[in-house]
Formats: sequence, C-alpha cells, structure tokens
Amino acid sequence: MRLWRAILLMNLALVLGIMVGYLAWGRQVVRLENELATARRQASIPGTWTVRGVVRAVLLPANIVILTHEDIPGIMTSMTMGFPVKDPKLLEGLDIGVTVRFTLTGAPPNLTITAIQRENP
Ligand SMILES: [Cu+2]
Repeated sequence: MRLWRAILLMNLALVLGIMVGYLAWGRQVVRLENELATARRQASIPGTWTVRGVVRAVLLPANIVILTHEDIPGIMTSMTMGFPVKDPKLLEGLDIGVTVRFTLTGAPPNLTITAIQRENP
C-alpha cells in the first residue's frame, strides 16, 4: 500500500470517528434537555404532601420551623431545613426533638406548612 493511501484511510477513519462521536453527543444533549424540561415541569406542579419530621428549632419571629424531614416523594430527599408556616398558631406546642406529621402545600420550592401535629410517642 502506498503511503498516501494509508494516510488517506487514516484521515477518513478519523473524520468518521469524529462524526459518529458528534452525532452521539448531539443525541445525548437532546435527551438531557428533554429530561431537564420534564424535571422542571414536575418540580413546579403545585401539590400537597404529608410527611413526618423531627422539630429542630422554632423561629417564632420569622414564622419558620426547622425540621429534619423524611423523603418527600418527587420533591426532595430527607434533610434538615426550615419551612414557613401558614399560621403562627401552628407553632404552638412544638418542642425541640418532638416528632411531628406535617402537611406542605404549594409549588416546589415554595412550600408552606399548612398543618402540623405532634405524633404520639
Ligand atoms: Cu427539604
């Protein structure tokens, strides 16, 4: 085989490889964009979720309760975070360390506690 033919074949193989890689990458981008759009749609749908949590702090002036909550399906995994409460009366009788069952309402990430009860030990 002549040298120029070998070089030509190598260049063709290189161009082909780059094209295949570029096409695969393009498809991946489209797939990821669709996934992101779906996730954004799902994440911003208003709803109501009732889950359990443990009271970590009550910030009366700010109307916020800090809870370690269990997984909220489709919204977030378990974590410690603060939630605003709809009515300051909901914060009455919430002692630190108490296990509660609470209801979140709104369109994530704008969620408000609309109900909260101590769970029986
Ligand atoms: Cu959270």
